[in-house]
Amino acid sequence: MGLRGKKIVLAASNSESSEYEQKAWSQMLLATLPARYTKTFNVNWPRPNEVGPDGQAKYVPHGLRIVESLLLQKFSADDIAVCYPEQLDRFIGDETRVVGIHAHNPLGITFATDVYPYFYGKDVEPINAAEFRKVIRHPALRRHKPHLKLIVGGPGSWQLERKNLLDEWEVDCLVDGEGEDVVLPLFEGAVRGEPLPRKVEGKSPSLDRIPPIHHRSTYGVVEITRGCGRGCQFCSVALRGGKSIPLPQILHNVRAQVAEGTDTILLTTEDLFLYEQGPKFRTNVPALKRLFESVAAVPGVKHINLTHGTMAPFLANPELLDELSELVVGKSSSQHEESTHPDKRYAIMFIGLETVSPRLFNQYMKGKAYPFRPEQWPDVVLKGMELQNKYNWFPICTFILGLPGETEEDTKQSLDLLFALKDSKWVVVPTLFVPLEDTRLGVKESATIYSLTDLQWEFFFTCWRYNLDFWRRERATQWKFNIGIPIYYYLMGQKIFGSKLKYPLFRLAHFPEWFLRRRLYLDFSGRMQPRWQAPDHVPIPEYRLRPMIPEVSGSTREQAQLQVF
Ligand code: B12
Ligand code: SF4
Repeated sequence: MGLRGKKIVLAASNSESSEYEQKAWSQMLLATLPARYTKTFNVNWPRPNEVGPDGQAKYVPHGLRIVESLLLQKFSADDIAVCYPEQLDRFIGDETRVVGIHAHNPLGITFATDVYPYFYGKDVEPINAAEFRKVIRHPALRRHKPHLKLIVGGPGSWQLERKNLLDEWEVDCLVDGEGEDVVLPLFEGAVRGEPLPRKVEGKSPSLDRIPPIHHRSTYGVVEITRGCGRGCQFCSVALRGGKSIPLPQILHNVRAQVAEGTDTILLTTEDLFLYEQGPKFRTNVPALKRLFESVAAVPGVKHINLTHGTMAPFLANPELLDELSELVVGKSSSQHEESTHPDKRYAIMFIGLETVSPRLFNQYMKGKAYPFRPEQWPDVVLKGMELQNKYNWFPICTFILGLPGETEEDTKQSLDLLFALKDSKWVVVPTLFVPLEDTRLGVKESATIYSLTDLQWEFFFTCWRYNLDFWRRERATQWKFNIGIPIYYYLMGQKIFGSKLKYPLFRLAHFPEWFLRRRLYLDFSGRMQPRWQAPDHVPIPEYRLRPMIPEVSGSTREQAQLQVF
């Protein structure tokens, strides 16, 4: 390509494009581990992403593939290159007029990622942030900047504005939100050399505006729904009504990816159970079954993995696990010795539990429990976990610490539930509240790791103690970890976070319970009984079973669903 370059160049960072360890949850590590200490932690990073014979990327985040498809509606494939930073030299040249960069979590300042790097000091940056800088400050981009426009978009693009980096990084236009209705006019304007607005808000497009993709996405992401509509106040997609991608388009996207070398598909959604949903979030089990059967039947598909889901549908639809588990568990690429499946497979899905305090739940996220009532949330969680584990679904659950107004009593309630879930088969990830742009809690203060209370620290490390006990495979080296923790505390942790960290951290190191018992809220010695137990049955309130909203479709249905709350 050399000096001329391509008219339009689309790029994503290596860490956000990587199919690291072939496990989607592993890529999250790249957003949380500090770039400086990757060698210390033996994280096999960086790994080269695969490049095609023409130098273009083999896989990039799905959102960038959608942008590419939108551009292909007006531009020829010859005008566009999609690449990783190493190939920018090859594609950015004198004829390049616009570079579009995807940002999933470019500075690592969103949920979960905002916490972990701080354990290594105040000035560390996660791998993701270091890798994003390599794209956006690439010498080829800076050299050719006078004759090209730089557009940044993606779910984490807001972070650049939050950190005031738009000028320093010479970003001409920031796209916040969905791209379907804004990408083409912006790129066309940029190609014509017209000035661009500094920021554009992308609104929810109509279903027919979401284009099928042409090439492979990282982890074989295939979107099956967009939006949610359950209305949680901290969530950036809360008010976007749920819509389902038509099955023929889903299958086209699966085939496009398999044709380019993947055998694993990640069915992507805010909530699996919103796929082809009925009124009032009613789960459409037959449609889900059809979806899994059809994707599994595409030649070349070996594994199907899942992204997000919610707890309530497992209880509201008793037939769901019976109907779906054979395919969902059988096609999963994950295996664990505790699974009762013949191949030791388990299905994995991200589920946001966020809090157990009925007060906070009612205030910020009551839609999550629907059709159950907020007061039933602890029962929904306990019973939902029991049912899932029985069928070899081992969810990854998140909690949010430091929601605005959280009191000691609220944290105790979450700790009580955590205790009741002690022997579950799951991953539990504590995160800190981050006020995301465009959410109803967007104006509130972030929770910071430095202001965690004793109880919140206990919650934090109890989660990781559970994870360690359930997921650690090399038990023989556990003692090294147990010794390393107090050393870390006295050399570094105490100085960074103070003494509140001490006993919760020592529980992570398996210190004896006779030592910890009187210093912590939970007692693991066997003397304390859980305050909650999974009930036999969680009844759906009568009035919620009555049809309230007529069967509608499209945006009318979206509005109708929001009225449920
Ligand atoms: C699949 C997925 C993953 C996968 C794959 C990620 C990947 N790199 O491909 C995995 C599981 C690995 C993952 C990891 C993480 N993820 Co993620 N992920 C998703 C998920 C479920 C789908 C993403 C997707 O493909 N959506 C469909 C596409 C079409 O949407 P889109 O990417 O937003 O793209 C649209 C626009 O943003 C825009 N656009 C996108 N790119 C570009 C580029 C340009 C130039 C322009 C103009 C426009 C544009 O146009 C597109 C079409 O409308 C979303 C939730 C969701 N449903 O979107 C969360 C989500 C994006 N992830 C999120 C987070 C927090 C993470 C993690 C940081 C998790 C963590 N806490 O550790 C890590 C970071 C990993 C990393 N190394 O970067 C958050 C982002 C929150 C925020 N707003 O900052 C989301 C929104 C989930 C949530 N609700 O919290 N993730
Ligand atoms: S259920 Fe999940 S995706 Fe839906 S609004 Fe709540 S947090 Fe967001």
